Amino acid sequence: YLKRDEKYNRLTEEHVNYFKSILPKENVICSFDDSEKELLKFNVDWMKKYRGQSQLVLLPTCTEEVSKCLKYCNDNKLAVVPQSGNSGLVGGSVPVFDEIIISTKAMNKIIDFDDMSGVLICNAGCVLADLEAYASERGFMIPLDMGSKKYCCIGGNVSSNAGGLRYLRYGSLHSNVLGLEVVLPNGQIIENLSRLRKDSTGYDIKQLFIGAEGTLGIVTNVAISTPRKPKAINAVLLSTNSWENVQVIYKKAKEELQEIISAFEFFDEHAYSLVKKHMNMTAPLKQANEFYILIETHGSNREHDDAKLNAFLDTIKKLNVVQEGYVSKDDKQTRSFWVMRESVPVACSMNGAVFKYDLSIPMATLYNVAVDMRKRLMEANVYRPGDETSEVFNVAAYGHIGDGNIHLNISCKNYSKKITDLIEPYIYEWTQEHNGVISGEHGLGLMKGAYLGYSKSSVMIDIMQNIKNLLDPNNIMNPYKYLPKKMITKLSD
Ligand code: 2HG
Ligand code: ZN
Repeated sequence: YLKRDEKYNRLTEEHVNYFKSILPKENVICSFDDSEKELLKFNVDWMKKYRGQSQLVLLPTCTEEVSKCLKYCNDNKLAVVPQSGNSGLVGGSVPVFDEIIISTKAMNKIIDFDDMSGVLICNAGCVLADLEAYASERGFMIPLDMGSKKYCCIGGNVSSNAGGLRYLRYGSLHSNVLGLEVVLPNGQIIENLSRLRKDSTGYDIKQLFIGAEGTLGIVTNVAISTPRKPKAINAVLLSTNSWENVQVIYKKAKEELQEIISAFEFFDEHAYSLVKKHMNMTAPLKQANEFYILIETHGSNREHDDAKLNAFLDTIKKLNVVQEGYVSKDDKQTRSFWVMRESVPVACSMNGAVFKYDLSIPMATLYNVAVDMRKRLMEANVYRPGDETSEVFNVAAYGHIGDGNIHLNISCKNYSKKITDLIEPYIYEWTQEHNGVISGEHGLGLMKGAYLGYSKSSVMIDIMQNIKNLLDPNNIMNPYKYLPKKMITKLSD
């Protein structure tokens, strides 16, 4: 339903020549120079669900170059899509039409690290796994971790307000990001690379850019607070046969592991069946069950942590809520538990197309969305478990229980309007009716922008729009997404 907005100018040789005059030659990739093949990897997302037709990728090497690029785009009404690791799941980092891609990939230096406060300052294009390795060598850790860490970059993490696997313990980027440097569309630079944990001097402007998905400006540098690396890590893999049991185990884990719990993740039998099939991963689990849980602890005293963990395991054993349970023997096995959990999204994508939903829903009804969605797809006769000709192969549910965040992955042969219409807006209506929001950690992007009304009131959307108009009056930043002209909304204020 989207049409290119003709208020944006189309790219000319003159524009390209300007960019070539301010950036290193190899950092301007343009179709005018027969670079289509190279452009493709910037135009398509990793799921191959979204594809734009940008003719130009710019890779500035410093903040000043980003500023010059944006100012020129703004003055010349050229639409822009900021891009980081391009590992997003909602089509937020690829163009819709011919927007110019400004990638922060060439800005990947660590600027400063303070081993007293643990504050790390780095360029937006630093890869998350590289930051983790850097912090780890110094006895610290990045408070954010996720399966895509080898590809995603910190600027994209910040811009999409990514959550990840240890949010339960270390909290959100809204609390861990202490400062940001951001370039506004008019080229102005907000230099707010604060190292301070506390600041009560008025509006906290940097928060606007955390989760703005590049609609207000481009994050160029990040100051992030890093906690100490744990001295003792434990991991437990459990299986259980009901959602009620999952909740009992969660409550007990929070009660008995309190300050040392660092993750409480789950995947269901549908997710596990794909991990088994495509990744050939089962060990140490022996039997199939309804739900699998990965619990991890981070602490500073092994004896203390082991004693706590054993007491917790005794409790859940007595409650008879677990069928299989394994405590990791060493770091290698801990890693293997995590690899199993982190492989779920990859396994779900192996069949062809996958529709991904990232819902934040109060815990008691969190899993019902998967149950109801399966019922709906079965009633429509597109999902027939066990039937090879079924259009939908699998509906897997997994995610971050402790954060009330479920991922529903619906694996199909192809992306089709028929399946999309069966799922959406049903899934967003369901979420709203159950007091949830339509994205917990992946963002809105092209996928969910039009459905924002299911999670934000019209008063809030108006405020968002006013902020957008203030910072990006020409609407050059990541257009067509996030706050699109056409909204599908059920909320009435
Ligand atoms: C995860 O928790 C990620 O593994 C990816 O957020 C979820 O691909 C997905 O749906
Ligand atoms: Zn997740």
